[in-house]
Amino acid sequence: MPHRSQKEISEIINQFIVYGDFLVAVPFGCGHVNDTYQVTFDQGGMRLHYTLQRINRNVFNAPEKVMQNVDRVTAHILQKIRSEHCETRKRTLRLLRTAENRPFVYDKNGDCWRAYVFVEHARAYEVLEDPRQAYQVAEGFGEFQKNLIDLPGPRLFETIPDFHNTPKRIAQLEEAIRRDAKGRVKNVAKEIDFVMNRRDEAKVLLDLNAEGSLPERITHNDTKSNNILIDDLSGDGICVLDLDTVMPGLSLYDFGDMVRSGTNPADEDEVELDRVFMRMDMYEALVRGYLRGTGDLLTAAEKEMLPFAGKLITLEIGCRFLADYIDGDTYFKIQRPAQNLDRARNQFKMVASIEEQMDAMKKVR
Ligand code: GN1
Ligand code: MG
Repeated sequence: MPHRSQKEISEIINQFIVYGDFLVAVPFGCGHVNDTYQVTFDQGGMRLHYTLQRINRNVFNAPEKVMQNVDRVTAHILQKIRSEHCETRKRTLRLLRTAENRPFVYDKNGDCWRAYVFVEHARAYEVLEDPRQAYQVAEGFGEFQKNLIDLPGPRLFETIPDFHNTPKRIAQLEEAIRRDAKGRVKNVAKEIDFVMNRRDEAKVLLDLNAEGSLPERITHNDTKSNNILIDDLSGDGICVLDLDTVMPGLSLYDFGDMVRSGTNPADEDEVELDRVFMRMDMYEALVRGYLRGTGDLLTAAEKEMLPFAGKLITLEIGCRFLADYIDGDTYFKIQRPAQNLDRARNQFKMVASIEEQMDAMKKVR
């Protein structure tokens, strides 16, 4: 992340209404796209934390529309949470606002920033530890989807069009192969074959949507396990994060990405591929949690396609990592060379593991 001085950061966050004095900002979290800081303020001797984020302009070219979506979604969920009585308080991201009542500011470089109240005593897990956590993650994302079923107002803005259009993602991979901008295609013949052998399946969900079997819903679209906070004390999933891609989509996109990220016992960029596989007990917990969280929302066709969605979205994200490796790492942040290739191989190992266990996955109800 480009270095920002404490002074720059304090000037940015002080444009929001925050009581107290800026103490310090530190880089926070493991997102591959935006830059995130935890900021500490002193308020009358109390230390308060906020999350400050710079929206990645390469990825989101209409940041104000992103913020309009996030504002609508968080306000709606807040109202739902307030009307519920639950033991562990569910939470939603809460946006800070400027004196002009805007939930974002621009810096002198033209970058768009937003700030949230930091949720204490909870954390996000890169790798889920046990089926209970998997259940909580899936229930949380499921509930999130259910809460948005009656979001008033116009259709949400598509912050990244065709985000989960798998055939287009494969076409983008093919363009990257054709460009071969960094001469890397020669390193990845096996990986390219792996994708192309499965390309016929890429359009299955879109076809079912087009023929009316899978409904459009408001979905999160980035439901990896570290995009939900788990309460330190209760172990419950309490707050959904990373709302930039909340937009119209298919429920199966959300479930699929949970399978990709939530059943893998290793990190997304683990290179020791023996450690990478689909954990069946975690899959079962995801299904149970998701069915619980969504209540009576899902149709029979949606339920039927849950295992396939796990495979497809894992393949799709693998394609994106592979295309970015070939392009020279222009989209996903990397901390070491070839990390996007490692990520891609890891995803393809997950796809193969899902394929091996597909029959058993189909039996989980
Ligand atoms: C990105 O921002 P982050 O790290 O939560 C990406 C997702 C990928 C994910 C893979 C806007 O999510 O689509 O599935 O990396 N987000 C965007 O880890 O592209
Ligand atoms: Mg994230």
